[in-house]
Amino acid sequence: MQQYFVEQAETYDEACRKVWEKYGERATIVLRKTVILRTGLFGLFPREGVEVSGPIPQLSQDLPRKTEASKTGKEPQDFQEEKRKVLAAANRGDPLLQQVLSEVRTIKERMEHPGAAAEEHPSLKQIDENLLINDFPPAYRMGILERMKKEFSLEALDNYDEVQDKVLEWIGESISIYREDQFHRLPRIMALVGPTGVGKTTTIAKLAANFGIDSHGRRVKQIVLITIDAFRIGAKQQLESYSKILEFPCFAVEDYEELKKTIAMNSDGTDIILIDTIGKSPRDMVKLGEMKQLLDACGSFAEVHLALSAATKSSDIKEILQQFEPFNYRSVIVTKLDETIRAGNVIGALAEKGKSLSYITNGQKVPTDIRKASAVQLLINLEGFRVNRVKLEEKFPGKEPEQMGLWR
Ligand SMILES: Nc1nc2c(ncn2[C@@H]2O[C@H](COP(=O)(O)OP(=O)(O)OP(=O)(O)O)[C@@H](O)[C@H]2O)c(=O)[nH]1
Ligand SMILES: [Mg+2]
Repeated sequence: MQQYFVEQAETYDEACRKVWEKYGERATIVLRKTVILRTGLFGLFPREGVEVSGPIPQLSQDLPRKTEASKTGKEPQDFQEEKRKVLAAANRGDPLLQQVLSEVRTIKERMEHPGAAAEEHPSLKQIDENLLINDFPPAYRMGILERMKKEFSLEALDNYDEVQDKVLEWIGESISIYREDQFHRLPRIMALVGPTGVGKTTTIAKLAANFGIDSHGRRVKQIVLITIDAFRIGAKQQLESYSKILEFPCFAVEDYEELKKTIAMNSDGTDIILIDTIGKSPRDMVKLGEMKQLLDACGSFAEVHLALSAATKSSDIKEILQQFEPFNYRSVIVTKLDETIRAGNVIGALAEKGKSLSYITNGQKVPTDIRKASAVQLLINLEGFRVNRVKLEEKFPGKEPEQMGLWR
C-alpha cells in the first residue's frame, strides 16, 4: 500500500531538503501547512514551522524484482491473479478497499492540483493577516488559527463577520485585568519599575493626580511621592516639579536605609506612597539586582508594577517581562499606546506569561492620558478588525475605558 512521509522544519526549504535527502528527488510535496514546532525541554518554547507531506515514491529496488519464480513465468500469473482479486473486491464494494481507493483518488487529485489542496479557507487567511498586522507573536497566532479550525465548521467560516467577532472575544478573554486589593493596608505602597524612558515618572505623576484629587479639584487622598532616582541630573527635579503643582510632598532617596526611613516617617495619615525608580536596561542584571535590594525596603505589602511601552517589539517585550521577574511585579502598566497601532505584541506576550494589566497610558499629558486597563480598550486599538463595541462591552462588562479623576 502507498506510504506517506510527514516532515517538519523551521522553513519550507529546509523541510523540502529533509524530504529529498530521505526519499530522493522524485518525492513530491502534496501538502504544506504551518505548524507549531515544540522544541526544547518539555516542548517549551513553541516556534512557528512548516509541515510537508506526500507519498513516498517507490524506489526502483522496491519495485517487484525478478525472482526465480518470475523467471519461470509464474509471477505474471500471480500478479494477474492478485489484480483480478483486487478489482473483484472493489466491485463488490469492500469498504476497506473503497476507502483505500478513495484516498488514492484524493492523493492523485492533490498531485494534479497541489495549490488547491493546500489552500486555507479565506476567513482563516484574513484573520491570520489581521493578527500579523497587529504584531501578535507567532505562537499566539497559531493558537487562534487552530482554535478556529476546531470550533468553526466550513459553513460557519463562510460568515466572516461572525468569525471575526468571535476571534475578538477570544482575544479579549486572553487579556487579564489586574484586580486591585480593596482591603490593602494603609499606606498603600506602589512602586514602578521598567526600562529607561518608558514613561515611569510621567505615569507616577498621572497616578498621583488621579488618586489624590477628585473631579472638583478637592484633595481626596494624601499622596507621598518618593524617587530613588536621586543621582541623575534632572530626574529628581522632574518628579519634584509635578509634586509642586499637585502639592504633594516629594522625597529623593539614595539607599535602602533612607527609603525605609522615609516610608516609616510618612506612613501616618498617608493613603498612598508612589515610588518612582531609575529606568534600567533589562540586560543589566547587576543594576537590576541592586535596585531590587533597595526596593525590598518597601516591605512585602508593596505593589510593584512594571511599566512597558506598547511600542516595544514582541521579542523585546518577552525579555523585559522575564528580566524584571525578580521584582515580583503584580501587574503591567502599558505606556505609549498612542504611539502604536498594534497592540498584539503586548496582548500576546502578557497572555503567554500570564501577566495582568492595570493601567494604560496614551499620551504625554499629565494627568489626563491614563486609563484603568480594559480589554475593550486594547481591542478597539486593533488594526483590521471591525469592532462591534456594544457587543464587546456586553461581553466584558465594566471594563470599558475609564478615565480617572479630574482634568478631562
Ligand atoms: N506618547 C506618549 N509619550 C509618553 C507617555 N508617557 C510618557 N511619555 C513621554 O515619554 C518620555 C519619557 O517619559 P518619562 O516619564 O521621563 O520616562 P521614564 O520611564 O521615567 O524615564 P527614565 O526615568 O529615564 O527611565 C517623556 O517625553 C514623556 O512625555 C505616553 O503615554 N505616550
Ligand atoms: Mg523617570
